[in-house]
Amino acid sequence: MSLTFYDIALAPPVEKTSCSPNPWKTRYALNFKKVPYKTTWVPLPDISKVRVPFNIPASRKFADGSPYHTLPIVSDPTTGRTIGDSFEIAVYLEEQYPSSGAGELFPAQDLDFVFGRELELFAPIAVADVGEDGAIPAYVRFNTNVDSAFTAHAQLMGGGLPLDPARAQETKTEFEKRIGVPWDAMVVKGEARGELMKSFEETLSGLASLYRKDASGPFLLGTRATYADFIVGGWLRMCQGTLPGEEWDVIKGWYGGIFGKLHEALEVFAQMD
Ligand SMILES: N[C@@H](CCC(=O)N[C@@H](CS)C(=O)NCC(=O)O)C(=O)O
Repeated sequence: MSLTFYDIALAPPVEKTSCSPNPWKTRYALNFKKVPYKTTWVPLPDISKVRVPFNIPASRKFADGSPYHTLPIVSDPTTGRTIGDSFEIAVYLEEQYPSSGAGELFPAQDLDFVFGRELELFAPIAVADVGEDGAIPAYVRFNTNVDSAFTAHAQLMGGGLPLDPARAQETKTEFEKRIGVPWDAMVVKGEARGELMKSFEETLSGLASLYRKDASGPFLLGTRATYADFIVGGWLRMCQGTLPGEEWDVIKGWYGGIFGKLHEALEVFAQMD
């Protein structure tokens, strides 16, 4: 029996515009494990309506403590489990399907990338609670630091989110309510945009150093992909799907093309059902 994977539907055709980082981490992990699944596309404004009936805890909270309903979700009819956090989904797949597909998602490796700044967000980044066993805590820290590094520059991306024209206004209104700023004012332009791109590049230098450790590339462990590459790859999908083409090209070229090569190599785990 197939698992069901819930991803966010943006502008049609949804398969072409899908660029939400956390669902992409899950797609990469599902394809890596070669676990059969079907995708259910949920329009961005309908996430709460779809998620609440599952009765699973919200993976994030707004700054005032109220639940922030997010995707991905994965339901596995074989075990009856429904999981609503990308990291917890990856841990579940590893436990449930240890010998499937391309192997281990969480082999021990050096994942020492530190973002090193507190972010003030309308909804803080969630830290997955998956225990302290083996190599996994290092991946949890890596996930939090990579999420923070990219989120700190998400203002570059937000304005380019490919919204479904039929639902765009309600989505913009919701984000304006959350962030307290008119949609158009959230879009960074001109010199400030250049500065933010510069900060983005500098912020990713520690990540690039980790990628340089094994020069055989394109993954952190050379030719072997792991969940850490899917974490970075999920955010690269967000960059590709939201940034103007020239900026995406620039990012792909940073640090000798590390991010471009990684994105390209992840294509083998990017198929859709
Ligand atoms: N900790 C969660 C975070 C999930 C998350 O933030 N998902 C975003 C998409 S990447 C979302 O569903 N956003 C919906 C919204 O902002 O309304 C996970 O890793 O699954």
